[in-house]
Amino acid sequence: MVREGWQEQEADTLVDTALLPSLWPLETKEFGMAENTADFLLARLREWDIHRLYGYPGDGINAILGALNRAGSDPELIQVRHEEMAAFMACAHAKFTGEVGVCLATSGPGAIHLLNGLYDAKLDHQPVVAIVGQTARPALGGSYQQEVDLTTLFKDVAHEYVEMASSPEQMRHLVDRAVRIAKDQRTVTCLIIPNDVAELAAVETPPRAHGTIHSSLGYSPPTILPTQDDLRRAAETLNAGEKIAMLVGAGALGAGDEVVEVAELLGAGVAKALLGKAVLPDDLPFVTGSIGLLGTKPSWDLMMDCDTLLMVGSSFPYSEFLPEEGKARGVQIDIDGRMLGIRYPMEVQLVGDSKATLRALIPLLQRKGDRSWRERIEKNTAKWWELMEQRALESADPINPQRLFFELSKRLPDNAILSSDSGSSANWFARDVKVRAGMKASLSGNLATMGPGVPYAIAAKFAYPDRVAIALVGDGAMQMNGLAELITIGKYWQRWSDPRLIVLVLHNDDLNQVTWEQRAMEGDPRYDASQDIPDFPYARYAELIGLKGIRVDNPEEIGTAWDDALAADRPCVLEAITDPAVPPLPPHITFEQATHFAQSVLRGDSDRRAMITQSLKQMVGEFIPGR
Ligand SMILES: Cc1ncc(C[n+]2csc(CCOP(=O)(O)OP(=O)(O)O)c2C)c(N)n1
Ligand SMILES: [Mg+2]
Repeated sequence: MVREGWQEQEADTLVDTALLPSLWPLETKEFGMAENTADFLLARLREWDIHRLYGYPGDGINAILGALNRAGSDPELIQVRHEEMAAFMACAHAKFTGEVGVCLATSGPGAIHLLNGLYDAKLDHQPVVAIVGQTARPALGGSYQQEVDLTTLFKDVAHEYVEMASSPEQMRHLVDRAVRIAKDQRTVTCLIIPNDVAELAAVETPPRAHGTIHSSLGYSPPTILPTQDDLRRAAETLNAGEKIAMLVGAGALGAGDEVVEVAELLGAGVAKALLGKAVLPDDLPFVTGSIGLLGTKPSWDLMMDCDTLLMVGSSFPYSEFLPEEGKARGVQIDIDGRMLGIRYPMEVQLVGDSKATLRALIPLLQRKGDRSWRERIEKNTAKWWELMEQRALESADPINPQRLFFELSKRLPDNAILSSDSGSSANWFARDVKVRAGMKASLSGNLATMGPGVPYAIAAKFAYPDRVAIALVGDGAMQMNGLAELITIGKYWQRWSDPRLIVLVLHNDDLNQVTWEQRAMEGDPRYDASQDIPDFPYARYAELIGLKGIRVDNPEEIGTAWDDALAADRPCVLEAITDPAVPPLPPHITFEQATHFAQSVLRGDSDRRAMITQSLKQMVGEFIPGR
């Protein structure tokens, strides 16, 4: 029959449902009695030390939700506003704790909603298990309502392991493998569980018979070390160099002490890829800060002038910010051999755990007697921080966004956890925020998606309820999803022993990062139809839903605003009215970019006067002809 609308479809569904009981095995109807497969799924996750799931309900996972209800709070379900947020939170849980993050969504639309968050995890190499429902087995293949080919849908994002349960006997090994593979491969895995399978009586021990699987719990990560020969080759290269640059990424988190020791021995400067921001504190004089389009000038100089590059745990993508090919000898350390030698032609490529490999390398390194290279880096870096302060204190209309980050840096509480969204905030987060030892900081590094700022901070609060979480987010990202996720904060904040979660909103009525990309990369004027976003009262909205809201439009009040937000007895939205004309400039302006910039002005940019004034203010000393 031809279906004409929702009403009719609903009616159909009702008739179908009435027929269903005859298809269900008897034992599944004994609710609350024997454990069903969904209960066993949760029990097995618990045994894997997984105690929290981020998710959203739907009838494709009703059996699992029933089991969660019976399980009480272990594992607990954290209810989000949108499944993509559940995936972001699972990703952030993995990033901030090093444990596996888990998200749960219903079949069809719920499963589809997870995807962007799962890609964020996949691209940043985080262990995340996605559990999704599926149409009941008797209807599969029947173009049933909400029936989507989920195995195919998840085949890319969870390519290391995506499996659908078709019998209760599978549940034990499906969970064991999904978790173990996520950990071992540092990636996303996916379990698809038809609701009728989840309702069946659990089979904890499959029969001892041909065609069954008897799996086990547990995973201990190995310590991977390169051979002594390779370590020696690496040491020879590093010992021969006179001007050593180090670049550290997320893979070096936890190896900070070793990075410092190596940098001291080699007289090196250390640049940090975005995901490696928390590897080293920014108050070390030889840490040049971030690199790339969102990077610093001392990082640029470090890379351009070095004769040897040591890259540790980073897949930083932009080769043009690394030394020119042939100008420097390269040594790279990565735990994943697939990530070696793809950004710069490396002479020595070591597959190894960053901490253990650096530890093994240290005895082979000779301390460089000539410290002039190191002194130059330190001088450059100190000058850069002065420039950052100068830039932050430049006036703007009304608020120069850099000043918000500059003032925050001075006030960051110990052990704060920071998240940034994609947008201009990522520039200021990368360049202006000085992290200290003990802090954590992350964003969507490789996918660079909008949206993770607020959900990452929420996951940080669940993982560490006693620490302050701060999300740095654009107004576009707030309108995309952050506003809705404030409701989740409203629902849960009273559970957190320290209720402070601050969302800084850069209210510029603009999709600013892209506006500047249109100007600098394309030479196009701002395209108002795509770049203007509607005005919205972010702080007032926060108040409306029971959070604290602070709105600041006077640069002199920024410090007090941060103080108030940090002293609040509840989560707070700090809405700052910022000037979209302040350019999130790359560390140096190339000739081509300068030309494009001029073209965008000539072609009639709607904001040209302010943008020229601000750019000139910010560009002082930055133009490098010919580069
Ligand atoms: C999901 C997604 N859509 C689009 C983009 C492209 N993009 C990157 S930054 C940005 C603008 C962000 O605007 P806003 O959140 O207001 O921050 P601002 O740059 O204005 O501070 C856009 C559209 C993206 N990275 N991710
Ligand atoms: Mg904006």
